[in-house]
Amino acid sequence: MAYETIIVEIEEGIASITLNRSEVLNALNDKVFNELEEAATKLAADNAVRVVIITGGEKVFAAGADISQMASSTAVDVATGEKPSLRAFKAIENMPKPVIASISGFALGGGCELTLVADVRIAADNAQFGLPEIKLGILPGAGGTQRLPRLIGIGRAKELIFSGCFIAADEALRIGLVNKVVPADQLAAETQKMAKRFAVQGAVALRLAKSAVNEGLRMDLEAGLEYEHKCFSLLFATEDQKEGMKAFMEKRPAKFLGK
Ligand code: CO8
Repeated sequence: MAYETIIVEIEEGIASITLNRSEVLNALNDKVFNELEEAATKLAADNAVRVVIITGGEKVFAAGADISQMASSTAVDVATGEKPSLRAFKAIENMPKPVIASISGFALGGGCELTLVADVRIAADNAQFGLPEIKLGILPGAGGTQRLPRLIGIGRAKELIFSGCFIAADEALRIGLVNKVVPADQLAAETQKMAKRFAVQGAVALRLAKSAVNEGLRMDLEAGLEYEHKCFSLLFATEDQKEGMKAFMEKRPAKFLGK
């Protein structure tokens, strides 16, 4: 897959999407969003891909949406124009397989919001997170006001949104914004380790587990529990369920086929 602003690589069932605009700290313009949407759609449909990693590389994750592109927008442009950022984020969030954001350096504004559409976040100890949109006279408009409070709680999210302040990786870990912090030189290896732990599991079980969590969050508890039970029941129709339980009884590791 050849793109201009991202690099997509697939190795042993693990795909990585690397943002590739280092000259502007991986600022996200419409081209990036369109390419992210296209890549996410292709990787979602590729059954050989078990896990997807999104990263900005070693120095920076992304310093936000491209301010030079937004500066001259009018309200009408923003309200009625195409919404490549929202389409890209939806495509990533809805991928029926685990998505890991692997974050080094700045993850700001739309960059921080991009990490929120991943399922889990692993950060280098040099990572910095923030939603500085308020300092530009706007608000986090790519899901930050919705996904962040759901992840870290309303009070902490509002503090970040209202102040525009950056927080370091250890604070991001403390408040639950990231799952794990590792030394910067071990980020790629630790991300691969996590990806492999997901990749060996049954693809259908992963898909339905992700769906149960994500869809459940849009429902009240009773409806969510009902939905969870439907997903759970469905898995008893898979070969992987038979294999998983047989392997347990035979005291050997399961070999899942994804069906
Ligand atoms: N957009 C465009 N260019 C950027 C951006 C950005 N977000 N961030 C950095 N750059 C560029 C700089 O302009 C600079 O370019 P040049 O070399 O040509 O001058 C280059 O990247 C390097 O940046 P700095 O020289 O500023 O590097 P520093 O190390 O001094 O500072 C910072 C790093 C602190 C990250 C600083 O660059 C900064 O504050 N960047 C902007 C951060 C920001 O405000 N992000 C939020 C953007 S708004 C947003 O994300 C809205 C999302 C919602 C979209 C919803 C659409 C529907």
